[in-house]
Amino acid sequence: MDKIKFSDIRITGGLWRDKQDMVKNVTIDAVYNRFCETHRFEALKCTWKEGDPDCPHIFWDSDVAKWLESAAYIMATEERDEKLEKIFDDAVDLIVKNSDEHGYFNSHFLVTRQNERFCHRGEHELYCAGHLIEAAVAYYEATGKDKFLKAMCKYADYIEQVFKLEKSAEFFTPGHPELELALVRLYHATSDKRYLELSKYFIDEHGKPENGEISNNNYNQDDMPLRDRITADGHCVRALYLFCGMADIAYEYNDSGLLEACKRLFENITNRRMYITGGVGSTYMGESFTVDYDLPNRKAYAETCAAISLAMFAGRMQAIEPNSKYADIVEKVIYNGFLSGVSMDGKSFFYENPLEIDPGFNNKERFPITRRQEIFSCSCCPPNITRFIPSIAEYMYSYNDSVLYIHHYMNSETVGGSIGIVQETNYPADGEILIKCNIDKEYIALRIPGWCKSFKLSLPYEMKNGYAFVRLSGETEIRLTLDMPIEAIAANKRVHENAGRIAIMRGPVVYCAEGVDNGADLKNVRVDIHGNFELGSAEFLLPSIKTTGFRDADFDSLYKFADDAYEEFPLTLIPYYAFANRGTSEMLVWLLKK
Ligand code: FUB
Ligand code: ZN
Repeated sequence: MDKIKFSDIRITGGLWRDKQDMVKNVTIDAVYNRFCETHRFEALKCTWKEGDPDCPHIFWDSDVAKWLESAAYIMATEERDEKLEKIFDDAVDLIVKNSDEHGYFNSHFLVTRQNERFCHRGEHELYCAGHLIEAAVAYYEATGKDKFLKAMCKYADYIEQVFKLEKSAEFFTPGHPELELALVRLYHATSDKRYLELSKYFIDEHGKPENGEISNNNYNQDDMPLRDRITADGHCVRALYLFCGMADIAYEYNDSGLLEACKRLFENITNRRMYITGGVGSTYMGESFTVDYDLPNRKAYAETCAAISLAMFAGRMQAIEPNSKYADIVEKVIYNGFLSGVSMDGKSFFYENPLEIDPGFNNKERFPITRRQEIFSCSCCPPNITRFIPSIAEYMYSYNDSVLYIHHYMNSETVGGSIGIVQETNYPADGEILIKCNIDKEYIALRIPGWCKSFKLSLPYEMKNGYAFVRLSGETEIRLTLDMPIEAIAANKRVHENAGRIAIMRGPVVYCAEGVDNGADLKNVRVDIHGNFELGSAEFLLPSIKTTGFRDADFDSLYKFADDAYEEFPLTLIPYYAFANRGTSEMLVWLLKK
């Protein structure tokens, strides 16, 4: 299936227009300034000396590359921007100037450890290479400028020589996967099949015995061949970038074994190991998946990059096999565990996205931070956010000869390409969607989200795999109304953390309670799922929710005889993505059920 490119779609209103404006007007500069202050861009000059306090971190190049990719996407969706282009071109000049005769570039290894190139699997050289390649492809597609692309082709040729042809590196596959999916993009940009084959080579090499032995370490997905994987284990971001590469290769080579593995992994993640917010990663130890149903709320690791990479994986699956369960996960991530990663003002970020914050709880264990920060020493998430939001429309549509699939609803219009389609909607503020199209397809297939119990369509339809298929004839207008009541959601009883608790959702959006609205001791607050729920003001773009909360009456002693005495109070819930925008505060997603 093909996709309508995000650069051919203009988001014209609603939540994503707001977020795209935020990235374009605020976040891209905010991240750039923090990266300059911390010398990440300067590192490209390769002029520092070993032992300098500003010695580039092993994956700073990936931070810069993701920022560059973001700038390219902003230019692809909006318009060329002299300032962004100058920063981009200057960075490319430095990268090209300082690449060695083979095309190798890494601002850390080139200066400090010339003799240790491709010796340390865990030190991110191939991960940085992958991000540089993605940035080069993005810039070429946005501007037609090919200097960076050519440089990255040379670098990829060198990687092919060292890893595939000579096998002269000290390791066989990327310790931090990412290159696999980047090479597929390079193949699409250049039509040079060697890059696709190199990606497949790395996918096939994963989990093979090294020096006669299979590793028992699942951190980098090394403990078995990828085709045999059943559960998602190890470092979440590594795993999910790799699963994206697997899905790409499964699609390009029509490889059913690999696709089956992708499907198994998707099921394992989304039915056993994912937070209701679409966050993944239950522990900061190894930033990893743990075991089925282990979803601690306060200690959730749920890195923003892990959410992004889950959306990327689900987005690939949604385009390979249109079943609404894939797009449902993209949607769950983008409105919740991804969006919580950036503050409402676009200037600060969460690395970890917990589902519970109790700042007053004094103990010595490690918990996620309670306030977003402008930069981290490990700052992979901010530039991942700035590249994801401008390109989000890439997830909206896919098509084959006879069907155009609408996976996501955003107020938008196509502005180029061969398919003309307009969506008029405030989704997800409400579920009213008007679609206007005049396309040369037999059907248009509209996703009916898994959260939606009832809907209306203005034309006859047939349901298949969660999509409503409407037959087209010429210019067509379709009105879709997705009923979007406020719902209480329970977790599987095996998620012991959530026993007796419910989460409130409206449409795809998860809600939370914050101390700043509701006072302290949120873990004590009960909600009557049959009570009255109303929509409130939209301080954070989407409406808040009002209901009655019940909490235990306070008493001085540590214990007392139990009773049913509750105090009632007006409970306010806000979209989860908006928590921690009003100072440090308690926050809770899973509330006690009365
Ligand atoms: O290792 C590079 C990046 O830093 C990973 O993708 C994130 O999970 C964080 O560990
Ligand atoms: Zn990250």
